[in-house]
Amino acid sequence: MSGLNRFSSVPFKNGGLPPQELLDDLCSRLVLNVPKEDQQSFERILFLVENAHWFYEDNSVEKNPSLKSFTLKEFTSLMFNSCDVLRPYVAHIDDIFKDFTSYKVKVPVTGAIILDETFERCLLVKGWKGTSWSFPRGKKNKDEEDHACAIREVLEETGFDVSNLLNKDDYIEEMFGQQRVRLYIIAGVKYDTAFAPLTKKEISEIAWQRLDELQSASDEVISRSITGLKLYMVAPFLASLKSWILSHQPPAAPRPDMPLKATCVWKAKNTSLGSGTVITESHLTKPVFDAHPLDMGPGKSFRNFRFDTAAILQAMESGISQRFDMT
Ligand code: M7G
Ligand code: MG
Repeated sequence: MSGLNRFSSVPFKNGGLPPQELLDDLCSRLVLNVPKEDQQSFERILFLVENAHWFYEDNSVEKNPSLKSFTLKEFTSLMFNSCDVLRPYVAHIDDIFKDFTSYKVKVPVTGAIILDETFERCLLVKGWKGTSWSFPRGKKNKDEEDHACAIREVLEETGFDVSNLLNKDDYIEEMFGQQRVRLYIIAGVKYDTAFAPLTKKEISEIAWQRLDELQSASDEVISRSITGLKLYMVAPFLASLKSWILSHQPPAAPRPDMPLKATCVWKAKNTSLGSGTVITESHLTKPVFDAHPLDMGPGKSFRNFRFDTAAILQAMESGISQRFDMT
């Protein structure tokens, strides 16, 4: 393995490139430490690359701030150029990436609408990079059941375990283009419950939002609440939620001592620099990807991709997988 000359085709400015050793470690871990079935389509491989990207940004850059931050596209290019088994496909990287982004928006999403004991408030989370608020939710993993995904995503994004509160039949479902979004209604959660995300740099804030403030004229995917909050995939659920609330009795009556405004229950300490944030878990232990092979769009021919086992064995022999501590 030689040095940075291998990146001559990568369009990055000089300086700040991760050391080859680190890239080799990420690559070998990517290639060698995942089940074979997860290496058999570029969609799945790109989910692995995305996970490696998060690991790089959240751990490597955090420990060594002189390392450059990359977009997922840049990082993907870096990985394809530095990973022996991926390098043959570098020429097709634009199509592979385009396929991945269009695939991602078709993966079904589940999550929860968490209501307080008075049914006056619901819990919303704010994304790390964007400025919009949404219900805690996320994409289904491969072979994961809808309710299991909702429990996992709510736990990852809020630290709250809804498994004993979730009723599999109590949900609201909407289609957004080709994406199905199912939100389970988890009603009667104590207002003073402690919430904090388990994943790094995914959620920047968690708040109880008043439902009467979320109503807006539009029920578009992206809307504004009457208080000016930017909402993502919230408004289309509000009419059905209102009907649900009207037909269910809240466990507690409104209390005069509770604030009439939204209340922040958790906030990252430093969202712009991404350091000093409450950090509790590495996402690399988390399984990724959903298996809904959708054979359409550009780059379809790459889906028959298989790893070159000889190259993998060679990489194993060179021992580069042994250097990385997975914990
Ligand atoms: P996702 O897992 O793609 O979406 O995360 P889902 O949970 O709704 O299925 C949504 C976005 O949050 C990503 O595109 C990233 O920008 C960010 N993000 C999510 N996670 C789990 C991480 C993470 O561990 N590290 C970083 N840096 N960003 C993340
Ligand atoms: Mg997710």
